[in-house]
Amino acid sequence: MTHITTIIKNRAIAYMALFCFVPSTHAQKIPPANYDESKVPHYVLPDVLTCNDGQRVTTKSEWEHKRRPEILETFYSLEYGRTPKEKIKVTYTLIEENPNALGGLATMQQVRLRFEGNGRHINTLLLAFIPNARKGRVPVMIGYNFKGIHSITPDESILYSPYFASLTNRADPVLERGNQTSRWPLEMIMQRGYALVTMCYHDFFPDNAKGRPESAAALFSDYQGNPLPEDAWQALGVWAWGSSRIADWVEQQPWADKDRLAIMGHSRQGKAALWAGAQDTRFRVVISNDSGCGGAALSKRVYGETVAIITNAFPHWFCPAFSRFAQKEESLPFDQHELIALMAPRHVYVASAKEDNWADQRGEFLAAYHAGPVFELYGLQGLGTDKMPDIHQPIMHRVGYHIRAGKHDVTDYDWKCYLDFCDKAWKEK
Ligand code: GTR
Repeated sequence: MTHITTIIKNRAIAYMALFCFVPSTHAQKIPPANYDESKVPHYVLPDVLTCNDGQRVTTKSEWEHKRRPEILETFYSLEYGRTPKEKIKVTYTLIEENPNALGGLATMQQVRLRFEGNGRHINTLLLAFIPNARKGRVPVMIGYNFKGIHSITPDESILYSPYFASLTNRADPVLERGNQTSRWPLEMIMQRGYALVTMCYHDFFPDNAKGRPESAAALFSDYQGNPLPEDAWQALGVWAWGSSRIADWVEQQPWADKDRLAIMGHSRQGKAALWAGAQDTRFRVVISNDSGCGGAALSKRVYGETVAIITNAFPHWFCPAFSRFAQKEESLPFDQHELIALMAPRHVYVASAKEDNWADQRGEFLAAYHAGPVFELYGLQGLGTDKMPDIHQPIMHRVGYHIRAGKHDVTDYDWKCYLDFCDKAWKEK
């Protein structure tokens, strides 16, 4: 084990040393996104079952004890940064409960989660809908919202998430109640017998380049400001960590079935959901909706959004080491199929939208496909085909995939597929 750790560390150090002498592309001109399939470069994906030392994985035990930890280490050191292990003090306060929400379909709870550490604190606000028609404990969908808990339903009693509460202009359109309802079909979710737990993603890390000192990262005793270490965790890492903290709360609720937890994220939150699921095996189903670059899409295809584009536009999402691969995707020693493979043998679902070329739909599909060998090691079926299905033809094995009509968004169609996939997953154990 020590030997393996040394190899992994040496690799990471070698990559970092290599890139120390390479100027960041941020100062250079960033090529625009390519949307021409014929211009996708020839690329070779790292084999998910071949260890860094060349050993070929043939057993579950080799996967779990050797290859899986080394892939995880690669993502810690080169893409999302290192999640600290320290436990942060948390206090839960029920702010409001309405047993008759959504016309009687659900019980609604608003709960403050206050995190303290390193002489600071942050307050986050969670919103839960629990189906009233339940018999016993229910499965739970956990997912961040982008625009505040007030945005997912017009209910006047819902508070503004902390990030938005400070806005003084009450006429700001972002404060309009229910401005994201189309992405959160609460009635459907309740009628299917699932609880929904959501929080605004800004609560854990305000999504801007100056957000880090205000984020949960600053609560840890080893918090470091600039210059950031190459493997410093940033927003995606903190959002993933935050999902696990939401799961901690969910697990304690008398109505929640902790063996049936699913996480769903859209776009940048699809990236964070995959990263959360890779690290926290309590998420039995992991769902990535239109997550694109740095999420489900293969970086080496250099189609749509690229490493250069994303790390330039969002310098606060990934660890600094990732930006060293800008315009050098061919030298990435990993790719996103390996992230998806980390869910095995649990269930993972990737979804694309027909008009969402920015997220590289084919790259999302192929990453899900190339994760397959790890599921097969468990005697389970991955996607089972390298032929991309037509729109609205979902594939639902241990790995699921669909592409739907329309643009970058979350729709009722997506939710219906996710709930079907979860229903199927709980039966499979
Ligand atoms: C875009 C970004 C994508 C995706 C998206 C979103 O601007 O380039 O990677 O994350 O935002 O989160 O909506």
